[in-house]
Amino acid sequence: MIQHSKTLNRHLLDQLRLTPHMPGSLATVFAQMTFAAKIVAREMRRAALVGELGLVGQQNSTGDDQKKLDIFANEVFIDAITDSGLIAGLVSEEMAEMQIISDTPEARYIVAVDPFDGSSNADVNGAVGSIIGIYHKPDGGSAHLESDLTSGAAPMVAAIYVMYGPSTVFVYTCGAGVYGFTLDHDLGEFLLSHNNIRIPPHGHYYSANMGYLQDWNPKVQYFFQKLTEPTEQRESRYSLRYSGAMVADVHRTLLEGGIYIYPPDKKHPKGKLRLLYECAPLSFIVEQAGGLATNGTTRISHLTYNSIHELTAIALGSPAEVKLYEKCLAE
Ligand code: P6P
Repeated sequence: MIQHSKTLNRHLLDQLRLTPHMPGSLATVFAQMTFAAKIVAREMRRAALVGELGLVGQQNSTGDDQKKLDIFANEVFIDAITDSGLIAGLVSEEMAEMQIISDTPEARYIVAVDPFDGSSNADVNGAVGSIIGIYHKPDGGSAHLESDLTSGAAPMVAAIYVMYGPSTVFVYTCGAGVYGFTLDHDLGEFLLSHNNIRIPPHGHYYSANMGYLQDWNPKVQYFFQKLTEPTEQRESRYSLRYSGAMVADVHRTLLEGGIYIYPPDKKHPKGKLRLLYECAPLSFIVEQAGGLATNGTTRISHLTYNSIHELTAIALGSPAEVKLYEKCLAE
């Protein structure tokens, strides 16, 4: 019998049946996210042919230069969620303010998205991604959505990342394990390709922008010195892999082990990466796969927010390397 891989939608419905606390309406939100991912993947494939590469000449709310594809991907996610009636609010890296989408009782979710992560890679055909956190709005109206999010009153119920690389991979967790799906372009379906992902207890890769080494805290520098100490067995040495797209670096870390780190530096004293729609969703996924995620002293999942674009330092990956990092920072 031909082995038909399980579609994302079928898998999610099975998951939701197995996790009674998860509302079934989440499947509809996921359907919108997968549709948006397919549209962005298609645009990525043809961007160079239709003049969609390059900058738009403005910056987003946290100072990143915006690419045409940043704007395109943001509009795709706005369109994908707007008409479902299930989304109360949308936070995006590309928009300074939260967008109130719907105030009906059915609108129980807040979506926080980095629509096009790593866009500096787009013009050189490098890997890029989308990162999505889905938060469950507490009862009551939508007048206080932002404080619901930043106070933790709206817990994250699902996290997704999509990696637009040689293949388009959709990885999610709803708190009951981590599952990866690869887009079959002929079918137009995401099919199960990475069942119940578990991060290796330790790895051989580290992922950080070593160009900032001189700007880092001496204890962070010491960690990298410890990690890269020569050992007799060459195969136990660590190798640097850093793509400039967090989704791609975290995907490799998730599958092969190791650590991704973006420490504070002189230009980013609170760290560069955004908590709500980059670090929190990716940390949820890594921890669900058996890994750890910290800002160096505190679990990412325990951090509080003061704003929807809150920045944080981050180190996430295999327990062995993350624990070594925290140990070096504590000494
Ligand atoms: P740097 C992309 O802009 C991003 O938010 C992450 O995807 C990536 O890991 C990081 O910033 C790259 O930052 O300073 O190394 O270029």
